[in-house]
Amino acid sequence: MKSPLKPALAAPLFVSLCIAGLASAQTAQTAPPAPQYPALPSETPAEFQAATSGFNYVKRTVMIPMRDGTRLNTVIIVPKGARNAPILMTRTPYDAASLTSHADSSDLETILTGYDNAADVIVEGGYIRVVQDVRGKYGSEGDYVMNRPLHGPLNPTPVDHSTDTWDTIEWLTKNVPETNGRVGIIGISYDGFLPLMALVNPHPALKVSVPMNPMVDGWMGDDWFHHGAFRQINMSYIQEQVVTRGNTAKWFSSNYDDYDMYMRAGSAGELGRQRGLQQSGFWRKVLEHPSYDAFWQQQAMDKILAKQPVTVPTLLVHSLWDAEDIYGPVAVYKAIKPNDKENKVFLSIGPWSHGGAIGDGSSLGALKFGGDTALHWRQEVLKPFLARYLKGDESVPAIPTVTAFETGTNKWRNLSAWPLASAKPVALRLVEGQKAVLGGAADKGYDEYVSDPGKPVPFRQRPIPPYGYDEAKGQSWPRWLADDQREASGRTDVATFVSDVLTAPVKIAGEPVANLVASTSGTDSDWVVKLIDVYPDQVGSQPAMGGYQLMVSGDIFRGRYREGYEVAKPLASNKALNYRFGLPTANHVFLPGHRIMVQVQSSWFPLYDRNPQTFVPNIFNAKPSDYKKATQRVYHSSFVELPLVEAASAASAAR
Ligand code: PG9
Repeated sequence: MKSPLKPALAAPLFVSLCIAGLASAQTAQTAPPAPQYPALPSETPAEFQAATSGFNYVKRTVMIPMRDGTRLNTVIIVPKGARNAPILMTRTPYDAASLTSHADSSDLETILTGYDNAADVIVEGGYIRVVQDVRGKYGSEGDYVMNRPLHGPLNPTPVDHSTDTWDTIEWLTKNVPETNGRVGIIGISYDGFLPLMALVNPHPALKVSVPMNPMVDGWMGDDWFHHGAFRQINMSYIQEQVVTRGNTAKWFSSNYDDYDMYMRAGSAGELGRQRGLQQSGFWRKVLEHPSYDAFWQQQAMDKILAKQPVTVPTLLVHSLWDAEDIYGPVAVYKAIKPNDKENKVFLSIGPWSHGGAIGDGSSLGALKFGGDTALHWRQEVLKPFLARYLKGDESVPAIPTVTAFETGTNKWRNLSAWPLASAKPVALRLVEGQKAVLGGAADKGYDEYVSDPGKPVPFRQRPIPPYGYDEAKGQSWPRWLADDQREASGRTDVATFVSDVLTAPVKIAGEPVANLVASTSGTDSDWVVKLIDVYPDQVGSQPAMGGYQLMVSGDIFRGRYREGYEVAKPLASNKALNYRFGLPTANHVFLPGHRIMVQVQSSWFPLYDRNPQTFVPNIFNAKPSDYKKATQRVYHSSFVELPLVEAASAASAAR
């Protein structure tokens, strides 16, 4: 029987028929021999050998075995001719192969430039570049767990990022002949969390750690929640990062405007159900742990590192407008600096978005900084820091303990401590007449607004694109914190307080603290407090900045945690209650001609999920009927504690 299929396909079919027992003995004896055709050789070689002799680097990809036998995909890039060179490593859940091939080029800086960390400094410094997929992702073997906790109650296995880093460094120092035996680790965001993990039981060859905008406490102030309010805009990440090894299951947008998509879904829990997100093991953990319980507390890297000795020189990098991990760097600095007996812990604060230190730091949205602040930092801070400890070049001067960019004046400040000892808490009071008064007196009045979950306050101007960094697709997510806030100040569901025009500079350096006295007619509520620099009505040099309302610090607090973050409790309705919570670090001068504004609102959507404003045990399971309008009152005993640096101190603090 001549199969209509091509000969190459006929044999399997014939065999399967026999196996199935369908072919009769008769057919088997009379089947003609398979036809023989002339060969047409493949044009693809068994293995292609790239002609890399003209490259200025050698790239090797190896599978490094961990102590449990799991092998991690590791790209090693050695500058041509390197000898006795330090290694600068990044461990990542974001695809080592793609991070080291931004372009198919014979030039090392060209393949690294793009998202990689400070490619210019890495190449100028002649570092051996190592980028490794973490366990469970992309080219590496093993199981993936989001921010894999240290061995302990949350991780009974003998392996974690601390051990994987140790084993990797051990292998590198023994198998990369071009190295000088000194290894540094650098990274941004999740890749910045891993340099923190490396500091737990560090390998002796680890000589520096550079956690840039690191994930530190996902519940308190980084990627997953802020003071208990859920950052639902990251649901796309919780799907894509977890459900496949190679991030191939893409989250889809059902609306051009993300505001509509999240509104239609009702609650984050419902959206998760609609999207099948329960298949993500991490999502199931988020649903199970809406409060700050042991699951989150035991993963907080500032708490973990506070119990570790400081042995490895560490340069923490903070971005003042970091839309993702604005809590992490300063929290770690505050936690470990007290243990730093040999001044090995350093902090840089820049006027950047998340990861902005590796890009062009000349501007951020409408803000201009008078020069490329990121290039300045890479050349004047990162470069000498790495050289001093990775090359053991003691002739390189030590960097200042704190290098902080002062926004408003656009000046770098070299400081010996953070926050400034000269910064003293002064109350910016929210009083009658929608006034914000520095050091003023409270009054017995209040401002009132209606918070309607059916019309939550957008966190930025609509239409709101999905989370993403692709400006070509209009994804300007990274710089939203520096958006103009005047739309919000014109809303009736935003209480706005503003100072008189300043006649002298007002400098703040540290973390403002919101001290709200507020009531709600509901039994739960979110409170958003934003500290804003209002530009003069007209700015000749940059007209579009006339009246600009620049948020210099702001955050959200979920009222149910007023008495403690571990247990959610209903709020007493229509009762003035105190809410005290920290706002992100600022290093800012409100210039003469400017005004200081505070905005208070009860939603920041769809970045954060809506508070139903009626108490339910778990907001992820809130029903549509739970969402109710509430009348909010902000009493004039409220204030924002500003870390004020008096003019005289400001001048002396900077050297
Ligand atoms: N911190 C970034 C992030 C983590 C989780 C969700 C969304 C963003 C990052 O690692 O890129």
